[in-house]
This record gives sequence, structure tokens and C-alpha cells, in this order.
Amino acid sequence: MEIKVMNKVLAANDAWAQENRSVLKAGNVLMVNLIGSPGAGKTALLEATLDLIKDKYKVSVIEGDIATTKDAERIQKKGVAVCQINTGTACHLDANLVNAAIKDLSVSTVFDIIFVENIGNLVCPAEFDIGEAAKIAVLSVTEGDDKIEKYPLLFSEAKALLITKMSMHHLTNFNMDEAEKAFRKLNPAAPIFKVDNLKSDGLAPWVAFLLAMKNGK
Ligand SMILES: Nc1nc2c(ncn2[C@@H]2O[C@H](COP(=O)(O)OP(=O)(O)OP(=O)(O)O)[C@@H](O)[C@H]2O)c(=O)[nH]1
Ligand SMILES: [Mg+2]
Repeated sequence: MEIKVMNKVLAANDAWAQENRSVLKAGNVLMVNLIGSPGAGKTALLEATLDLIKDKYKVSVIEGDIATTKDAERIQKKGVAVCQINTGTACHLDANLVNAAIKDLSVSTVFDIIFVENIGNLVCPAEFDIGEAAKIAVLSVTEGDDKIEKYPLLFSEAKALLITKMSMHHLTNFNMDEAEKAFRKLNPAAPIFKVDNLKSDGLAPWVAFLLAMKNGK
């Protein structure tokens, strides 16, 4: 049986996603969509990444959160423009919400890169196109290497995988070989970056990847 309501929701979302994509393309703006579990280190990755690029590029952040402005406040301390979206109950950002945020941010400035921190969730955010150039999967070693096989959609769609909290790797049973094998089965080409956000370790290849995307390479 066809599930008409869900099809309609996704069709409406895709129309907004296309609108976002054409607005961003016209402005030569790269938008990346960070997706991972609650606590995987999405905001910490943003904080560390902003430290490395914010003086050279005009960067802004769209912060998706169910209820608070806590992450937006952390990002604001880095001195970059930030737009908060509170979804209330929804477990993902959709393209219509992101369209409003892009408009809000773009009133006064043209940005080089817009980062979107999606709601902490390994499932729903992967299902919704928001008009991004790339979905980026963020997985911390404390979550377990099995999460790649258990939640395959995100990992198959991601243009890169960031494995975070590497300074804690030795305290966990996260099997890096198994993680890489599982990821490669789903996603033969996307790079894997192993980082520690708090120590700012391993970030240079990730930043180089990001800037290559920005420059269309
Ligand atoms: N040691 C270590 N801790 C980290 C790293 N990344 C994040 N953390 C810590 O992990 C916790 C969660 O990090 P956040 O950046 O808030 O995670 P998040 O994915 O943004 O979480 P939500 O927005 O709630 O989904 C915080 O206490 C961070 O300081 C890392 O690379 N290494
Ligand atoms: Mg966060």
C-alpha cells in the first residue's frame, strides 16, 4: 500500500531543498549538514573547526535543537553569525525550516560556508534533504563501532565520516578496523577523519576536505 501522507511530506520537503540549493548556488555558498547522535561531538567539532577557518572565511552556523539555545550560545562565543532553530518535538531539521534560517542569516552578509548542526539523532536527519552540499556523519568512539551497521542510511549518504573523541579511544572497546570495514561496505569512497575536538587533533585533513568542497574540487 502506498503511504501517501509521508510521500507528500517528502515531496514538499524536496521542493524546499531544491529552492535552498539554488539560492546557495547563486550565492556560491557551501552548506554542510552535520549529523550524529546526541553528544557525538557535533558542536565541539564546529567550535574546533571555526577556530581554524573563521578568520579566512565568512562562516555561519544554523543550530538545530529541540529545546534550548545552549549550542548556539557556544557558537556565538566564536564570534560567528548563528541562527537557532528550535523544533519543539521534531527529531530532525527540514528544508523549509532551513530556508527560513538561510534567509535570516543572509539579510546582512553573504557567507562562504554555512554549517548546519542537525538535531542529535542517527535516524531521521538522514532522511531529509535540506539542500545541503554534503551530509557529514559524526560518530564518537564512545558510541560503539556497531552503530554504522545499525543505522546505515546516514553512513551510506555521508560525504565524510568524522570519528570523534579519539583521545578516549583506548578507554573504549571501539574496534576501528570493524568500523572502517562496516563504513566501506556502505560507502566505498567517502573519507574518514579521526579527530579529537577538545585537543584539536587530526582536524587539518578535515578542514582541507571542507575547503576543497568549498572551492568545487
Ligand atoms: N574528549 C573529547 N570529548 C569530546 C569531543 N567532542 C565532544 N566532546 C565532549 O562530548 C560532550 C558532547 O559534545 P557536544 O559537542 O555537545 O555534542 P553534540 O553532538 O553537539 O551533542 P547534541 O547537540 O546534544 O546532539 C561534551 O562534553 C564535549 O566536551 C572529543 O573529540 N574529545
Ligand atoms: Mg550540539
